[in-house]
Amino acid sequence: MAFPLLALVLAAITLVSAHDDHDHGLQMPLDYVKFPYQAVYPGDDEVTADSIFSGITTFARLPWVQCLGKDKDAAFDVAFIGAPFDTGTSYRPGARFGPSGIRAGSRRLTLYGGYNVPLEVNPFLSGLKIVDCGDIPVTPYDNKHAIKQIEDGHKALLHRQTFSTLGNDTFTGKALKPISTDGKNHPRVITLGGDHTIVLPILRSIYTAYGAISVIHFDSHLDTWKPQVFGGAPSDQAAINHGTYFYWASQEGLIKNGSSIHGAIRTTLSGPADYANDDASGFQRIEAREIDTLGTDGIIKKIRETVGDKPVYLSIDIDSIDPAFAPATGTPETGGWSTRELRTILRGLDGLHIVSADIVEVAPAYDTNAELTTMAAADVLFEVLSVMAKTPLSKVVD
Ligand SMILES: [Mn+2]
Repeated sequence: MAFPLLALVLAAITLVSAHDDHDHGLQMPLDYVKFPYQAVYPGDDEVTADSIFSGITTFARLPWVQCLGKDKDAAFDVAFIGAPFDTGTSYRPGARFGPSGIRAGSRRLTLYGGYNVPLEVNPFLSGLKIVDCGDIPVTPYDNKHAIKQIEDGHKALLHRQTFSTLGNDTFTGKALKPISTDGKNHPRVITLGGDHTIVLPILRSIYTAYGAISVIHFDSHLDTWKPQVFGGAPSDQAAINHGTYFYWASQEGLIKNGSSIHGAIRTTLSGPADYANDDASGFQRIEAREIDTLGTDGIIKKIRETVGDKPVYLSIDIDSIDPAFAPATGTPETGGWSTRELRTILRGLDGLHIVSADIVEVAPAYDTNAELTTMAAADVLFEVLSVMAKTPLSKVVD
């Protein structure tokens, strides 16, 4: 009995070494990296190695593609990208850790597969190629340089080839055309901030594909302040910060005047002139407290009437949510919306042409041990991604 057993062992050793000699380059570490990214749990016979609490963390366990590095030719339809910049903030710093925090808060998004019940879509199985591109390299030593890095990084992704073609309209059978001003079909970029300053370079990037854009902006603050009012502008660089970037975007003609809107506003002001200045920057306003009178339905209606069917850029400051639900942020304001209310309002944007989006001002160091804020940020983006997956960036041309 002993001899055949030894032979068997020797045969096994031979097989292993043959595998090492010839297939080493193809070997996956521990054989647990399985793409597509979709978690195999539940129902698979291997549940731990690919479970939501192990492995390297990307947004919603999406595949990591080095879009700004060795994979610079990779095509995709939606890219998540971090912009770890927080040297434009006025109160609590720490949003440079936002991208990694939001990724940690997103780990459980695909536990049950990712089907969005109210929107009746699974964005992860919608046929779109959705990837996590990691972070744009951003210097913490020079804001001017960092802002340029963010613009260049965003632009590099926005002008990448899309993985999916637009195809034909389901009802008419006619070919769909892109809604961009340059006539090309662009992928969508979802940026993980970073403090809100990052939206100035992002809008500069968006302009190159869509021209002046309608903005839906959820925030407790206006962020259209003149530099002399917000920060005092002791230098040109200090004049660009997380309270003034929309002022500059408006000055540069990046925002479509009259079809842009803020939601969840509740900040104190330097005086009523701040609202006059905000009007001049092209924004309508929905105050946070209006949820008590208009309800979520009324707020959704007001937003949709403002932006119409125009291409939209969506910017979400986590401080639009009440600090009871999302405490980990740079400039918290009480009296905000609940996570549930913001998610309902975002689902109400179903059908709009959201060309790209961000979530900003997540500063994980101030979070609870239960990761309330990073979880809220991730879940909010799940709604945004679901809305995007349902509506291609296209129009029917007769
Ligand atoms: Mn803001």
